[in-house]
Amino acid sequence: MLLRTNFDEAIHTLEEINGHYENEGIRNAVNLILQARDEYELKILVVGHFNAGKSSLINSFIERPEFLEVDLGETTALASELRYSEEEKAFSFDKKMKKEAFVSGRKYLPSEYDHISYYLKANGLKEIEDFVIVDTPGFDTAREDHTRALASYLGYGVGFIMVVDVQKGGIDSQILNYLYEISEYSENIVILVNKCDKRIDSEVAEVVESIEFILDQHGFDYPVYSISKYDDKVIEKVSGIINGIDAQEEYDAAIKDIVSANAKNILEILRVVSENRFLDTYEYDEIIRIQERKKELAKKSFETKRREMGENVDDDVEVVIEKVKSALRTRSDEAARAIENRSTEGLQAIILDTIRPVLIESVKEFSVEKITEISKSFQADFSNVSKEEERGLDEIVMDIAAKVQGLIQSGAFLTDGAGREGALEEQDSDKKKSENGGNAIYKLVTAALSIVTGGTVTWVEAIIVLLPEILAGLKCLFGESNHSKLIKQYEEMVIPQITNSLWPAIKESFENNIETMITIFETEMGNSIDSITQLIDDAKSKKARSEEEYEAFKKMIAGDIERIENMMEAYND
Ligand SMILES: Nc1nc2c(ncn2[C@@H]2O[C@H](COP(=O)(O)OP(=O)(O)OP(=O)(O)O)[C@@H](O)[C@H]2O)c(=O)[nH]1
Ligand SMILES: [Mg+2]
Repeated sequence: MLLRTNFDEAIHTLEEINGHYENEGIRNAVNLILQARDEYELKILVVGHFNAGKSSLINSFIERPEFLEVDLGETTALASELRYSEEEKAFSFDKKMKKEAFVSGRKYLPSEYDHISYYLKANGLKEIEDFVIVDTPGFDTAREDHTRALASYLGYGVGFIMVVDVQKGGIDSQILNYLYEISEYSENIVILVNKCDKRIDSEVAEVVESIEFILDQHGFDYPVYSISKYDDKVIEKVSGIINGIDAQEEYDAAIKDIVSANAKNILEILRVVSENRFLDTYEYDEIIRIQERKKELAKKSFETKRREMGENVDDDVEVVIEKVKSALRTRSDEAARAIENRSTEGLQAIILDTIRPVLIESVKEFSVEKITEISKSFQADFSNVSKEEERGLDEIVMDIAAKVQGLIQSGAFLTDGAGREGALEEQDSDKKKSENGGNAIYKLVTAALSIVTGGTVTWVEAIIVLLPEILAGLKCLFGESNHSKLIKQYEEMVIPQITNSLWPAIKESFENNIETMITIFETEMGNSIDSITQLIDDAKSKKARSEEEYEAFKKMIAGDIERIENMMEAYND
């Protein structure tokens, strides 16, 4: 029995390598090897001129004189494979190698069929269990399809039995040509001189000798035997010839060829696959590049903004002062009456009531204006970024500005009249949080604006502290009954003093306010820069992963190539 496991180590390696890749070429190559390992058969081809007695000889060998068709002229048209089996069966194979159950008595034409395969319980076949004996059509040229059928078998014969009719007296040029051809495929060739019952022994010996002579002339040292289908030693002779072939050696040689040919194919495929696998991190590199630039831009632009914005609030303060002046003037009459009544508290109340709404309104306007200014200035910085930065910093800036302006205009920062900072913080409760999105902007805006609107703010203190002094300066006026003169004095002396004392407080408030607005931007931009950083980190880790994967793949394929190369090297030794 053939041992079919001698190449299992190599085959296992190739199967393992196949598992590394989704590649049809590799898969097919491995399947070819597996199929060969499990199904490869050692075929002994019985060849020769038509009518030489090939089929007759095989019939004798299987002890069934009428099994294969035998006749004068060209008889066998399809190759017949015969192998030993306890259980008898037969199949036909068509030109596409489609297997069907063999139907006895049916005509199988060589134009449609490739061969017939028999499994027979015959003593002769049992003697040569590792081999398949194949009856072939005679190789004469007269019938082309016969010749073709024979030719297609050539490469599969591990051994050839050349049957020669003793009556022909020797071998002709056609047989010689054929010997040249099959000698390319196999070393296992014998000549069987047949129908020896038709000649006396000395004549047979002469024919054998003449054949040996010609073979020798052509450099062939194939053995020549004589036989006849009537020979009672047919089984012994034929099985002796066939068993002279080392089946295991032939099988191993054939499988080795198939394994190394397919391993070579796999190697080629792996080299191509390896060459065509590139590391492509362009996508990640782009994300990293764009986002890094954005981050840099935001940082730089922010630094300059902080410097620029704090300058020149004087004009803004002047506008507010003018508003305060004219507001106070509208209540000069009332104020003068308070003075006449010597009611310092009354006068203070009138002044505070007048100034308070003006300041609140002005600060609101100022803040909205500054936010717009800051965001416009940021946008100008970001507007020259190229298209790839869509949904970029300019949009982030606009978002922040809109949020802050919305909060200011909704008056979210205005709390109860007292508006103390502490109270504001306490009010920043769950309710406020949900109303205002619970974000940091709300806290910052209310803190910024409470400087001007709250009860403890500097400008209020300024007035409360200064008022007695102002009034002291007006002492001479008290008691004067001239009401209109008092109004004039109030407008010309008191109001300017009030506004003069307010000036630095308002200026300081505005500067603080700008500082706070920029801080709001800084905080919010910081958040969006954090998300940019997140994007960059993400892209970086994805890039690293794809680099790792690439390296791992390259390492694996290099390892696989090396394994196959080592395998091939071992085979070539
Ligand atoms: N006397 C005698 N006749 C034989 C012997 N072998 C074959 N014959 C006869 O020779 C003729 C041809 O035999 P086949 O077995 O059909 O020859 P073949 O080589 O198979 O011929 P093709 O199939 O046409 O290639 C038949 O009439 C056989 O009976 C033999 O050993 N002695
Ligand atoms: Mg025949």
